[in-house]
Amino acid sequence: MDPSLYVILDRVAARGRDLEAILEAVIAGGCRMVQLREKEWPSGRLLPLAERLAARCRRAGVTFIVNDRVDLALAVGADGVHLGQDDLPPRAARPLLRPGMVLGRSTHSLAEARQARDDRADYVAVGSMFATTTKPDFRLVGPQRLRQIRPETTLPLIGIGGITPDNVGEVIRAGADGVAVISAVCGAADPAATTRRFLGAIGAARDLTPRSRPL
Ligand code: TZP
Ligand code: MG
Repeated sequence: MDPSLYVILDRVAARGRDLEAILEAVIAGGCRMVQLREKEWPSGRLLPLAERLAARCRRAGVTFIVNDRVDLALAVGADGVHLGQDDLPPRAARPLLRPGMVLGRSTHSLAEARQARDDRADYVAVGSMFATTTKPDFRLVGPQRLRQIRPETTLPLIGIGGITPDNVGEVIRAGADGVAVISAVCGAADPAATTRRFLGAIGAARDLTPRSRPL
């Protein structure tokens, strides 16, 4: 799993653009991990698209994660599932997963991050880093929260919320191993070019970060 740039494919954020075309573009741009996030459609309606995205990711060797829905993740042979604080906790979800599947957890506080670590999540998302219109009830915690959590765990930490190529350096320098991004990529005029811009900025910020730790 390489969460450097973790692109979250969200139909609403894509505003009518085809998620398969966006996936193709971000793969071309060098993204190695994606998530399917669908907050409106029921799973039966989502299944065919999820199957196609999963198959494309498998061919490209890209890690494919399903948001919220353990059953759908299993049904399409996804690499893992991402669970928020209102979803199944890792201790309830893990036994349902196939061996080796990735379990990611959303957190906002030090206490939630410690809990995710103790519950053996495979990565911890921390947000919101900045203001975002994608999640109206976002909780602004800022890059400072990553600084607070970083010494507490060796798990991959992933910043999320309002991240753009211009502010991603701040998130990496605060201790993130990667960033999860929705609107900056799904809403971009050129998702492949935006992916490259993100990866360039992430690489540059890592070069300046006094920490070199393989995941
Ligand atoms: N969780 C915290 S902020 C957020 C989620 C799902 C939204 C991130 O979307 P964007 O468009 O990258 O700000
Ligand atoms: Mg959720």
